[in-house]
Amino acid sequence: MRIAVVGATGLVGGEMLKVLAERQVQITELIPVASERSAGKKITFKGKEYTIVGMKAAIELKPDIAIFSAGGSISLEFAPQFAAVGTIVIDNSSAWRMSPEHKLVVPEINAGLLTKEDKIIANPNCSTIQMVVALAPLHKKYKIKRIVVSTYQSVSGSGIKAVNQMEAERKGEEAEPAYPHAIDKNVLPHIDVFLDNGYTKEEMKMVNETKKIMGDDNIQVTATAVRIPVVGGHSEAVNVEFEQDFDLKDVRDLMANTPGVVLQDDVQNNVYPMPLDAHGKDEVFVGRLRRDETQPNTLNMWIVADNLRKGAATNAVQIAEYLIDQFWSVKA
Ligand code: 2RA
Repeated sequence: MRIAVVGATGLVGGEMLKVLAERQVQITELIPVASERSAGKKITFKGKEYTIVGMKAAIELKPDIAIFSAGGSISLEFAPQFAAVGTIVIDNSSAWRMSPEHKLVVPEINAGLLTKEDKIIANPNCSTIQMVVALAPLHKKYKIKRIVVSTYQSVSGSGIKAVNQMEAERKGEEAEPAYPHAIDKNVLPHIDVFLDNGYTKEEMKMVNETKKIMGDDNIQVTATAVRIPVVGGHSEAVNVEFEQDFDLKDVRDLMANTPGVVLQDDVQNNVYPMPLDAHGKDEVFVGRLRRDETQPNTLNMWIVADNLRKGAATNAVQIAEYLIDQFWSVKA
């Protein structure tokens, strides 16, 4: 497979290269792509040196798959150009996520929607991915009516500038501000821009993407997305109301047996998911399962995942693996 990684010098792009190597995806040629400013620089992938190329050169190389993490405007401009030469694009930006012509995929949930005709495939937002991986099996069994979610999101979700700001603040040094307020020793109820309805784009991504991935517009979602000074992963406090009642033991068993989910729920021994533990891993970690005693058919849960991995790079690579397995592998 000739695979391009577009945005190879970014935080997520770097994670994509790491995940592609770790999961030993069948790559005959790697094409690292970045801005013209970075073209010509070298990267090392699986012990071999590669030269970063610009977008035009990458398109001319006609990769089989191009995994993008380069922002929405770059994707809107260049994803169609890659698709026009036969490349399948898996895009981590929000550009195509809510487009009715494009699929929004979490492989464990809806990879079956993909066909050979899909040339631009959207990777969901990190805070959405980890939530739906845990909730999809519960929706299937108990039918979700409403989700109230509060997130506690890693600074790495905002990019290297914000991580640098936090680390500089921690050392009492000056840094170029990525945020209008201090990040360290603070929490910021502000991720992405505010919209006319008073919610942020991040919060509305969770509302809209959840419906599309779960294939059910009746699911009501309300979200509060908060930035906190950690780097290992996003955490989410989720209150979910179902149409039907549930047995807590059945919920625990279901979580413990859901692909991609790890149940960490033994509060008597201080066992619960934390970003420090989730960092560098590909699973979604679920804990603090307990019935909401204030209303029927309602469950509280705590969901943690590495936002750069399952929240971005790993989910995108898993889509690529699915495509390779379904549409490229020579069936025995
Ligand atoms: C964030 N989910 O955490 C957004 C985009 N990565 O900033």
